[in-house]
Amino acid sequence: MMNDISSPIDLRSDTITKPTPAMREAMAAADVGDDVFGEDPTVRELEAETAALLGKEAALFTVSGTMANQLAIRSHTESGDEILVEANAHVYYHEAGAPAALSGVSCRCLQGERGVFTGLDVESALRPEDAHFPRTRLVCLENTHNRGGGKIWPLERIEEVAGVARRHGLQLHLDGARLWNAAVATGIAEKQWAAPFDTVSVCFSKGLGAPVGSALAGSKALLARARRFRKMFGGGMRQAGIIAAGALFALRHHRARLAVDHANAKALAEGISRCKGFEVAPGEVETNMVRFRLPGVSAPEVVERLRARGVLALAADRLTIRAVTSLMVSEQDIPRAVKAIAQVAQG
Ligand code: TLP
Repeated sequence: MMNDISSPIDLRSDTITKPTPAMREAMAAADVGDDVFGEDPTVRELEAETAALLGKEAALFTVSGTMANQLAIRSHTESGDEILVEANAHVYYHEAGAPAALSGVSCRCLQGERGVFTGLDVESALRPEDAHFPRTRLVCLENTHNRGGGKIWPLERIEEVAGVARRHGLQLHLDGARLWNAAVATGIAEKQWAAPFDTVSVCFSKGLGAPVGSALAGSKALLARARRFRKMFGGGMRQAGIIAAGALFALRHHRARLAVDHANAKALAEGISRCKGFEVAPGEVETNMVRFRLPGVSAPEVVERLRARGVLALAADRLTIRAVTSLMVSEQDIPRAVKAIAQVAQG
């Protein structure tokens, strides 16, 4: 979808995508039923297709990625347990304290490198069997890693971490909100990425461009537990086929095009690297995210200056600006965005 020359270029997130006309048509035509009774054919089709794509027995449609992640945590644990998460993981950093509030678990943070940690990090966090300690139950990974700048976990590293987790009886959950991006960028299928995990959450509402919806995939037994918690958390939906149809359309038609977003992100980073005063590492751009800095100017200030020039971005922290490409951003938008960014250094 192309931006009108006068409208802002929205690089805040890939969550801002709006449904395309073809997606809206599929949504309007969706066959629906009461999904709390398990009678919505479109939701069932989406769940079956998602499970197959991820190589899991079952999948559960959820309103958001946050709900899918938190249902996983709730289903894998009991109150008082501990989970191992990376310090910048979305489940910990961006989900409003939900692991404590909804599951009564504590989060033990591992310090990763752009979100990626090691088997040794997990090994070092293990506790001996002792009444003083919480029971460590679950390890969570995020691929691609959002606060790591869209970083892709190396598959061998996932296997290393999974090996340690298995040896010590820990469950494994993957926050795969942007697993589609990892699959397109590497040519490694989603199923292969998902294989080491007990549960995987995926989002249809980010780069894939559906207006609403995520899913949790895993074993039938675990998913039956998650379905019950989804109802408990108020996430049981009725004629949800209307939104599931958008997700199904996205799954079928919008995965391959993520390569365009990746190329645009790379071009944006290279453009920024030519702007005087900015710090950016184009070599670190693996998917659809670019992080950059303007030393001496705070990220919120840079974001404000960009907004005044028709480019929307987000401050990831005090110093770092995050720009995300999506189907709302065209190839032609990139030089326009770079031009605005270059001007921002002048004040
Ligand atoms: N991420 C959003 C914000 O919440 C930060 C964004 O703009 O990137 N896992 C990952 C890795 C995510 O990046 C997000 C959303 C979620 C889960 C949550 O998805 P929703 O927003 O559907 O609850």
